[in-house]
Amino acid sequence: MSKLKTYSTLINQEAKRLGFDSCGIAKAEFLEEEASNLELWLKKGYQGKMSYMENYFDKRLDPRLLVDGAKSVISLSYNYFPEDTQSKDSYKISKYAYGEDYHHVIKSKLKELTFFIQENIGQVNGRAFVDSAPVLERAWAQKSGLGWIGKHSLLLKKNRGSFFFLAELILDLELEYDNPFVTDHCGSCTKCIDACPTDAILPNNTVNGSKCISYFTIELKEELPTSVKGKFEDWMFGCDICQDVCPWNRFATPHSEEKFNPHPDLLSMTKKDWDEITDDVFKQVFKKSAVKRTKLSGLKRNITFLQT
Ligand code: B12
Ligand code: SF4
Ligand code: SF4
Repeated sequence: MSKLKTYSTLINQEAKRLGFDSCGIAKAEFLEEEASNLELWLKKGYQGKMSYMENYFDKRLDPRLLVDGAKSVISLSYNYFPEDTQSKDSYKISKYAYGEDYHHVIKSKLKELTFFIQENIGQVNGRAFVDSAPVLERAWAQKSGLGWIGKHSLLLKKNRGSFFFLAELILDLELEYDNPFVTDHCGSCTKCIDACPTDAILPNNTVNGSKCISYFTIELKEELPTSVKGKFEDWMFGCDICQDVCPWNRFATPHSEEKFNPHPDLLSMTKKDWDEITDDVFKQVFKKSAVKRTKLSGLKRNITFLQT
């Protein structure tokens, strides 16, 4: 086995040991094909008020501008599909936000993986990313062979569906690279496009972020526009509709990350409980959760919008 292949195999094995369900590696280079798509996406205003998407345009397209001398992008996925879901008579929270904030849970795993590389392969310079950085994570995951980008624009895997997070290590270490995932297994299916209540899913595997329920309920800090009133189908934090209807998610299996388990009260809370939620209950149920991002005031804004 070549030295580079041995390194890649070691990293892959350690990633699996840490709980990532897949790991793929791509050469760090300029994302040429994605550049015009991203430019168009921004020009059309699909970022809405997420102005952070307009920042670091060049860095977003070239990992070598994020890490000096970057040679490899290691893409990883981490399952969050829950065993149990909320009670039927409840406003809904995206499954990804049931437990502890994934940014923290996954960041510490990425640190461990970096430490492993330093110990077993050699001194490397690199950075770890999960979600909140100028990295086109789905494009890298596809290039690293993890899966294909579905019509709902999320990364899909045949044996697992799409209920997983993506994360990356960008390193100045040369490794053996995986082949990109080239097949598209959406075929003629349009279930996600048909089910999206706000028509946010456009042709060409693109989502108009400014029309997505996830954007309205989490990202938008101001009053919710009346144009989307009555369209949220009881989603009060994020939205899973396009994933719930996707046939590939029949293959999703429950995660085994204890930190992603919800507070016991979260699954049994009814609409009435949410209507009456106090600051204490909010702090208890969402102690370490990503839901804290909207604060209680944001959650209450969303609940009121669903009620009236
Ligand atoms: C901004 C953002 C959002 C925005 C905008 C969504 C969007 N689709 O861009 C909002 C708030 C709406 C959102 C919602 C959600 N998000 Co989000 N989000 C992001 C974030 C931070 C950036 C995404 C981005 O760069 N968008 C910009 C556009 C331009 O990127 P793009 O869609 O990849 O663009 C490509 C297509 O437009 C395509 N394209 C354009 N034209 C054409 C033409 C052709 C012919 C082709 C083939 C392609 C093509 O090329 C572009 C460049 O690659 C990423 C994390 C990250 N750093 O990557 C998470 C991320 C994508 N989100 C994630 C999740 C989980 C969600 C939600 C499911 C959360 C929820 N339950 O509420 C929803 C799903 C909504 C959906 N269907 O997309 C996960 C997805 C995991 C996965 N399996 O893929 C990510 C990767 C976070 C993570 N680290 O896990 N999100
Ligand atoms: S998350 Fe909901 S609103 Fe956003 S694209 Fe998917 S179905 Fe549409
Ligand atoms: S619902 Fe159908 S079109 Fe949409 S991502 Fe899943 S397989 Fe693809």
